Amino acid sequence: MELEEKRLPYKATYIQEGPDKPAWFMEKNPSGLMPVLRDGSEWIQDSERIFEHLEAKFPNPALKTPDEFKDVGSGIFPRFVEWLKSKDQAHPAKQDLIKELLSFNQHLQKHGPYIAGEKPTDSDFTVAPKLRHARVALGQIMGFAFPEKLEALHKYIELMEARPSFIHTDSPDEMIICGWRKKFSLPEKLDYE
Ligand SMILES: N[C@@H](CCC(=O)N[C@@H](CS)C(=O)NCC(=O)O)C(=O)O
Repeated sequence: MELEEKRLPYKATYIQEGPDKPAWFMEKNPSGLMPVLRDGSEWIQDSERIFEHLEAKFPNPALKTPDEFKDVGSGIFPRFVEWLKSKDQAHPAKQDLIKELLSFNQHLQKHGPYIAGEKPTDSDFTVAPKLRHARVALGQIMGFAFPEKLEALHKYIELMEARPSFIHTDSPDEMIICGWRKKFSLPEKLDYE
């Protein structure tokens, strides 16, 4: 999303998670972790380092989130993964996730519409795709919907998902669901009734 927001041309190459990554990729990135950015002869691994590289080299528009807001929303993704992995509709991680969503909603009410105010910044480009994964995967597999009363959260999702940078880097619902089912050997839906 940051490449798109900075209007930098790029070519995306998708690599399947797991043990069968191509040799040319493993040669340059022995840990096998993604995302990776190749800029000329430089290979940069880790999303935070990639962002720092882009911000230093292409400072306009500036997308750095002020330090005080940097970690807002960062608890959502781990709670979502914990809950999904548990394969248990009533797992305590569900309540922990709801708490994280509530606190994110409260933050947006106070400081929004974006994490750092009027303009989206780096943290938004990290959190918004993760919210989409949580919403789509939990909706299908756990039958869970983000509580409707979290209006600032829903507005945030609407705003972020309408951005061309989001649309151009998004994946279809089926791909998101299939990816998570494969990762945790999940059924199509849990038997929660
Ligand atoms: N903090 C790192 C996380 C990197 C990471 O854990 N990447 C996972 C995917 S989200 C990965 O590449 N896994 C490779 C695999 O499972 O084969 C970042 O943001 O770049």
